[in-house]
Amino acid sequence: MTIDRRTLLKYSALVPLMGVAPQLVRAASELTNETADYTLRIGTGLVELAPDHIVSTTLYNGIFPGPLLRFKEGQRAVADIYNDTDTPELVHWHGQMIPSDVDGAAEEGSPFVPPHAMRRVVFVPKPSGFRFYHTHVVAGRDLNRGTYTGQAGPVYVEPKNNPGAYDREVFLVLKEFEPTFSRGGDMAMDILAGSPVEALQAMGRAADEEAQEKAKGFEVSYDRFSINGRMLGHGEPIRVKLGERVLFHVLNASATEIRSLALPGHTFHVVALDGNSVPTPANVPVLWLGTAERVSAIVTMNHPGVWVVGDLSDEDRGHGMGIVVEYAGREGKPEWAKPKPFRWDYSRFGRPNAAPVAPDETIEMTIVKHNAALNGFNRWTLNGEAFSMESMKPRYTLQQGRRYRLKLRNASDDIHPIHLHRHSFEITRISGKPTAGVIKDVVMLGGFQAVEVDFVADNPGLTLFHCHQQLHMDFGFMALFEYA
Ligand SMILES: [Cu+2]
Repeated sequence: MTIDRRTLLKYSALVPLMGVAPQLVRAASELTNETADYTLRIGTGLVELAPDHIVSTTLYNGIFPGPLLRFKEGQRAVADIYNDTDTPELVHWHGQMIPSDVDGAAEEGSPFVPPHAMRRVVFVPKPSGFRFYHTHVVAGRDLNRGTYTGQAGPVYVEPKNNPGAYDREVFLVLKEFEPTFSRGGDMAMDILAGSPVEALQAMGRAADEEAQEKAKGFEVSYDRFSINGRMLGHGEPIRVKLGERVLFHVLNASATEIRSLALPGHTFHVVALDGNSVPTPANVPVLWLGTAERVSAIVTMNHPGVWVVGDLSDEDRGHGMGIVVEYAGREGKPEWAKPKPFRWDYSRFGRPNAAPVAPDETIEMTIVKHNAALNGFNRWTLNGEAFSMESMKPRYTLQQGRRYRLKLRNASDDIHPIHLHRHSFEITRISGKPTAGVIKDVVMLGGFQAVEVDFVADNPGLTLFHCHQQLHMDFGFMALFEYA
């Protein structure tokens, strides 16, 4: 058994960020006799990735992934969040349209759950579909904080009417463990549809020339990879029957990585992205998911055998990123076959030949990477400005009811999984072409590419916009929206 020595360092390295008296918080919760519908306990625990690989990290209810929480759309829910750690925590309800004070982001004004205390949150879950919950604290250079830990779990908000054209559901949570800092390699450029924009490449070159540091900043790499907290070959296989239709709900719970998934001999029939039904369900051989993205896809089990459903990267799959699919009556060594190259294109799932609705206002943001500008970490700016955690000043003011277009231009070679809190957006232009009908809360913006997404300002309150790559959001890549 190996227990990460970083855990031992954890408590000495951190200083509580705020000093709310725990007894005051408890007193507030004792005023009501209502019992909670859900209880989450944040605390240190062990994840047995494999019998000889047990890691210690921060978990929800002592397990990874955290428990699947099923909510009913529109039905008020009470959740008690206990923080058994020595540092303040936040639980963010990713993809839900709920008030800022319960959304779980300090930048929006949600209170922390103080160390060794409980905070009750009450909200009406919506919209229906596959969402998730995760910590939203700043990790910075501490790889024992934030989404580098095991604080992630799936949420399913049951729709009022369930269409259910499948035999059963399987939730897959993709997650890496044992992070370390490394000097970055180049991001793969052949994942997403579309080609780089020359003007953005020129801006990227100019930023590189201006940078005092010529080398790129720190990236994070991982030793262990898992699906549902088990390395490939060490968990229970997904046991299926010939002809069965399995609805996979896949969540990329990585702090920093883009993931792929393929099942040899089978295709994924994508029915929803980020929990929202797509206008044109379509078959694809490979799923690509940026950090925090979800894909719901039906696989018809029509190719008997014992298979690996896993990441395309031999290295990541070799270190655990996969799970076995076993047909009834079949046995033997799980087989893997690399699929043909395939580029992920969100517009494939959009309304064909549909033009997006014109926005009331367009907000343009150009993203620049400043190599190793912050003591070896890359600094990220939006239109020349990095988000300040000190001032937390809102950057844009929204008028309720207006439709906004975010025109996002990436002058860096990284893929950015860009997330908007408390709202959903519609992808309106991607890889150079207009599209409509794909509703998401995270979109991958390719290296030196541009993407346009529209959202309606329909949920008043402070709203955070950020790259979901922990290392990017912690070092400048955030902006706060306020309502007028
Ligand atoms: Cu990013």
